[in-house]
Amino acid sequence: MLSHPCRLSTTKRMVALLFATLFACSSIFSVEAQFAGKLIQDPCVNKASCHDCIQTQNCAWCMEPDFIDLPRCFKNNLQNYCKEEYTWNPFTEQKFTINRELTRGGNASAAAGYGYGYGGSYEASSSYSSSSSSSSYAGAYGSAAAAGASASSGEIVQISPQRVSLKLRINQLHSLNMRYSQAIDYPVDLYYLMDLSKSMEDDKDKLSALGDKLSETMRNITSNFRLGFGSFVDKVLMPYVSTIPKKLERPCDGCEAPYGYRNHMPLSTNTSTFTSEVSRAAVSGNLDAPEGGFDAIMQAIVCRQQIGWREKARRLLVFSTDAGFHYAGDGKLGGVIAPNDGECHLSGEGLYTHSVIQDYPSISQINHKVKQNSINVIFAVTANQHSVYEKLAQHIEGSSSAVLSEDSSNVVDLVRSEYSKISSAIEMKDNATSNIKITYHSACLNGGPEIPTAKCDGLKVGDVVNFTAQILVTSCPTDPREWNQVIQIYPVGINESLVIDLEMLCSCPCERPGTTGYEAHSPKCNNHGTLMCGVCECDDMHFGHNCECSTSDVHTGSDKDLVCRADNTTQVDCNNRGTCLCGVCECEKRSNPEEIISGKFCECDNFSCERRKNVLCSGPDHGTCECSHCVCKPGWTGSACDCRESTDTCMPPNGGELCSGNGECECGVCKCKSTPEGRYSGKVCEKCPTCAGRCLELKHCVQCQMYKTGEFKDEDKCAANCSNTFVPIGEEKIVIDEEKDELLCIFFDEDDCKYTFKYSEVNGKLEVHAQQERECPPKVFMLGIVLGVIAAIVLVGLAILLLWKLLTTIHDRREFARFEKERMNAKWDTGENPIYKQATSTFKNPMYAGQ
Ligand SMILES: *[C@@H]1O[C@H](CO)[C@@H](O)[C@H](O)[C@H]1NC(C)=O
Ligand SMILES: *[C@@H]1O[C@H](CO)[C@@H](O)[C@H](O)[C@H]1NC(C)=O
Ligand SMILES: *[C@@H]1O[C@H](CO)[C@@H](O)[C@H](O)[C@H]1NC(C)=O
Ligand SMILES: *[C@@H]1O[C@H](CO)[C@@H](O)[C@H](O)[C@H]1NC(C)=O
Ligand SMILES: *[C@@H]1O[C@H](CO)[C@@H](O)[C@H](O)[C@H]1NC(C)=O
Ligand SMILES: *[C@@H]1O[C@H](CO)[C@@H](O)[C@H](O)[C@H]1NC(C)=O
Ligand SMILES: *[C@@H]1O[C@H](CO)[C@@H](O)[C@H](O)[C@H]1NC(C)=O
Ligand SMILES: *[C@@H]1O[C@H](CO)[C@@H](O)[C@H](O)[C@H]1NC(C)=O
Ligand SMILES: CC(=O)N[C@H]1CO[C@H](CO)[C@@H](O)[C@@H]1O
Repeated sequence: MLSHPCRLSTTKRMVALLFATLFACSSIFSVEAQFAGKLIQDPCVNKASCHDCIQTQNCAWCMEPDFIDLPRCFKNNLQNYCKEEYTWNPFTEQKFTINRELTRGGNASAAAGYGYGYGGSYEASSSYSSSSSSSSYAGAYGSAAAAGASASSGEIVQISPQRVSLKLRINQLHSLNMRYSQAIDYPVDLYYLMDLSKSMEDDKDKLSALGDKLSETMRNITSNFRLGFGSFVDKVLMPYVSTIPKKLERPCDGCEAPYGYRNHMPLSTNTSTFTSEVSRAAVSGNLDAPEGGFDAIMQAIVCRQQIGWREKARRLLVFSTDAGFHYAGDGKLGGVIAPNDGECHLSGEGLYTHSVIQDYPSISQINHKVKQNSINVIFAVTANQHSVYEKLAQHIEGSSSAVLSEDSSNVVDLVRSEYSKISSAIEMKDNATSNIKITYHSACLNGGPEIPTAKCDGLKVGDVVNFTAQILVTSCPTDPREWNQVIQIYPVGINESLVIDLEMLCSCPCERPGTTGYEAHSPKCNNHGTLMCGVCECDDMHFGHNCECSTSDVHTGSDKDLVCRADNTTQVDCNNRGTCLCGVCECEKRSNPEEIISGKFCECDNFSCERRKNVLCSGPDHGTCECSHCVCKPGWTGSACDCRESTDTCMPPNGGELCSGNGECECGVCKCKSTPEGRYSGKVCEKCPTCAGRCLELKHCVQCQMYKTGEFKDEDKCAANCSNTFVPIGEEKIVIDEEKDELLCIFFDEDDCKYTFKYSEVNGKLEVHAQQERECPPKVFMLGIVLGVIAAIVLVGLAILLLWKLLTTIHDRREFARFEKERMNAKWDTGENPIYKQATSTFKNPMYAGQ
């Protein structure tokens, strides 16, 4: 009983239960056997060290001291492979360190009662002091700071759990459930940051008039509301503002001196102060169109103490302007080149001191600070600027933009609607590094199945949303210090988070000194190495399973680099399928004991031979696999021993050559050849539809027997050569019958007559059908053509002669007629010869007047 591998921890159980266990055990073994028969190489067996092993999914390590011949890394569903006390197979472990319930209903002061015994670490809540009503700045800051500190005790819990410690194995997905709910009466801090250039004068008046309404509206949303006010113009430098001394004092009518940013009123519950502060603030003037709003946003965010942001509150920063903004780099125009350092620089007066020392911040700097401080920026801008700020809002987490009317009369509605937009949506973010992947799933309020999303909309106060964060460690960081990480999952814009203390299970305890399983200079390692988790880690001078090989021994050989390689063409030892131990290859073991790697250089195996129908060498009846090649049993051949050696199937049924002499017998099947005449086909290559065949051979006998023409025209020859072979059967017209394997022959004889015949072999006897009559072209009368041509030539010649005669006659007549005419006009005597020229000549002087 004791040695039974599936022994239950207690023997007190009933016999029936024992039977059930036995049954379960036997089924496990059969599964195991099946598994061994499969060829899928399991990823565990090749892992040589404990940490490699447990970084592989579903693998476990066996650190049993005397565990020879079997891979120490094994699939963790194998039972009884390794004794339990020696098995290292860590599982994902999740523990809630802080898990307070979500605050449901109640208000801040009531929630203070939610101590739950964690109380020690939290201050008790105190009511928010209203002493910040003091009009002196110093006093206001002091009290605001005090209020901020006391607000940290806010026991309101909007995300649960709050802290989880997690041990995770690599590539194992872990789902962490968390819940979010927007608490009733959650504190809201609203800081109104206003552009106080001249064009905003009417807005300022309106805002001051609407101050009470604004706070009343917000109080309707939460009783725990605080309001603050700040303003900005621009850097007091050319070209942002005019630096002419007179203009510096009074840039415009009814204006005050310009300034960068001023905090008029820290966040306070006394909203009547807001109205008075806004109306007291004076407008100023500047030159260029864009304003220095970024400086102001940066200060309003980072000066937590001075502004009085509470730690646990929804923080809204309303930024109202009617102009564009300067950003990083614009400071160069005024000669300011030092970059913005993102620190708070406010004087006791609440004035930004580094306005002319530091450049404007960049958008990403602002985004970074906004994220760090969980602030929701609302850009309340006039319609002409809205498109610009809308784009800006996309680059700043948790921000939005809305259109402000020209005189800010819609500011209350704007703030209310933006607030409800912000508070009705929730988006989860985290700061996980690249080797940790967190994906969020939630059904939001739909109640259906969870879908991958980090964002839910349309939430109302008190709605609980469940999120599932799926955490996956994709790889172990190379630096062991990064194996423990703190990750924060937070809802955008809320200073509450779920902190995960993540420990990646990247190594085994037995690999660390001081644990069982770790033994430096172990005798098991011949005192030349450290025994870790059952395997030896040898020092530099030794190697081998038990550090039994010394590097000095092996390196004395002449071919020291070749000892584990077949030749110098390869760079890997033992063909990469084994380890080189003291100059001898020790080949890898496979998870399937049937599969053996062998050979001096592990170059052979008995499982990677060619397969037929997934059977190695077509099965043991046909051949065996030896050194990656099939060795066939007698009677079998082929690369996978899948061919019979006998060639009976290639013989034509009526006898004759193998494959009719027109092909080769391969693996019992004829491979027919192609000749210039045509391609052979058929089971034994007996067919050749495109070959000329016996047409030429038969043609003479057909000619002489049918038409008494051709080479054997003489009766004797014909009889001698043809009579005993075949007698053609005359037919009106030759038609091929496809079914009978008939072949058609067409020739032209010496008389240019076409004759057609067909032949077929019926039971080895030649049968020839020939056309009764040749098809001769009609005869032509050659002499007629010749005579005709001659006659035509003569006729044409005659015609040309006649024409010539006609033309000359006409010409002569004409000449004669002209001669006659000239003779009539002649001045000379008819008796005179017209051609005769007198020997004397007469000259006439044309200049001579001729009196
Ligand atoms: C809020 O707190 C006050 C006392 O501090 C209590 O009277 C009131 O009932 C609480 N509101 C809710 C909704 O619990
Ligand atoms: C605040 O709520 C009360 C009652 O619900 C309502 O009468 C009042 O008009 C609200 N005030 C504002 C500014 O919305
Ligand atoms: C609010 O501030 C005004 C002056 O700005 C002051 O008169 C009033 O007492 C303060 N209210 C409270 C409740 O502190
Ligand atoms: C967020 O709250 C924690 C206390 O829970 C506080 O230490 C931290 O300063 C707060 N962060 C901000 C930006 O206010
Ligand atoms: C959220 O999960 C809790 C259990 O953890 C369950 O009772 C509740 O119905 C879930 N809520 C939603 C909206 O799915
Ligand atoms: C994530 O944020 C938390 C809290 O700010 C911090 O402690 C932690 O180091 C951050 N983790 C990473 C990986 O940056
Ligand atoms: C391998 O060895 C042969 C003969 O020993 C030598 O000619 C050849 O250059 C070597 N090749 C390399 C790559 O070392
Ligand atoms: C491989 O060789 C071993 C030992 O010779 C033998 O037991 C095993 O059956 C062989 N495997 C195969 C697939 O032939
Ligand atoms: C081509 C051929 O076989 N020709 C023979 C036909 O018969 C005469 C007479 O027997 C032979 O002399 C030819 O050789």
